[in-house]
Amino acid sequence: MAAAIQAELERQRNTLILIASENFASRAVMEAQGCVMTNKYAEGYPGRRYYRGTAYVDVAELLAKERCTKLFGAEHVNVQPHSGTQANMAAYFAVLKPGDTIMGMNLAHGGHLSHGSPVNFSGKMYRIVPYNVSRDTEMLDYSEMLDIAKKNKPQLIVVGASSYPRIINFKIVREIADEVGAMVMADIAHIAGLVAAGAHPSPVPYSDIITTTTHKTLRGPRGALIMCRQELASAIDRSVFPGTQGGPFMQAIAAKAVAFKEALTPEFKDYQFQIVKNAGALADRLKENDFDLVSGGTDNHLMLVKLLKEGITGKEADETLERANITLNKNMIPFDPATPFVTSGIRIGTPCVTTRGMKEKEMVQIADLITAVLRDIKNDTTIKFVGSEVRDLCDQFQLYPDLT
Ligand code: DSN
Repeated sequence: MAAAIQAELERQRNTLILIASENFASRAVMEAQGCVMTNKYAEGYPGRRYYRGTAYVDVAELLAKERCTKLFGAEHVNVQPHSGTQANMAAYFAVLKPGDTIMGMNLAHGGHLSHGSPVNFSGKMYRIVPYNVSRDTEMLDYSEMLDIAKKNKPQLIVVGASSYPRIINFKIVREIADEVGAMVMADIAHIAGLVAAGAHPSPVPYSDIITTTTHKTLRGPRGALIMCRQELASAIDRSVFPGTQGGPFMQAIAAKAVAFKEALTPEFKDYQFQIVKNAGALADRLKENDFDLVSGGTDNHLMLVKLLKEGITGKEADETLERANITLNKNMIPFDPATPFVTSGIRIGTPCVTTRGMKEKEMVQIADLITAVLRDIKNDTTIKFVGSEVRDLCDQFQLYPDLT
């Protein structure tokens, strides 16, 4: 096991990781995740636990809640959800009954499994009405959303995405929901760091519930949280525990508290804006190199490259790029003719490379390295050459230099 962990550290150090949902947590966050709080059972909430000996884990949870409330300006926060999908499940259970109608973004257009995919609990328990991006602009079509909402009268509109490169207009979604008497749940897992820093508009004033993971742009430990309006606080808390979870992961909650403190600093704000600038620079260079991007570009931390014109699949692209030490993922593009296992696109995100300290100049270089591989996908010499250029670039931006 020690050898596998060491090898994973070397893999993270020596590859360019462009998976939009990944990041490198700070040493402090990782230390908190590995701390003695992992040993403690603490069902319940601070001051109201079902076990004794919880004085110090209570400190951790209260700090996490207080810092998160300050970071996002939310009325109520629950920091116990183990993962994004569990946070979404707890949120649905708090406000819906089985069979109720959820309107969520189509997974094939950028949504998430837990927003109503038929293979997920959400698609099995609720009546799902998906909304899409427009065929012309490949951006959310708010007037179509309104039509769908009027026709289907959802109890809940879920807004948020795992592969959507544009700003989401939470205010318009609130207006649509108000027209049909629906609640709004924003799942900001991908953009939470951007929202915390003001690099993406906040859904807080416009949403009844907000869920997010903590390990993506937010750069915290693997985990999640739920924010909501005060009147939903006890329904959300009961839905997390005892509704859908048992003992909270106190070591993860401690690490969330550390991450929120980091996210409250001016450096974190600069970092989030740099993620967005880097994505813009990478997207611009890929376009100069004649690639088509979904929606023509990006406003956030990610972009989707369409590979239909190139006649290569997302699967071929991500497999070949991995051989050149570039790790990203194949991804469905809107109206994709291919299956989810093959796909016609790739998703590229800049959080990890920005954490390493790379800026616009390196993004241009990365775009050119990706281009070199994709334009010569069968050529082992090119793949090897790009692989060694990537190693050089990684050496200039060291990751966890004092970890051995
Ligand atoms: N698996 C995540 C992503 O890559 O976007 C979503 O949960």
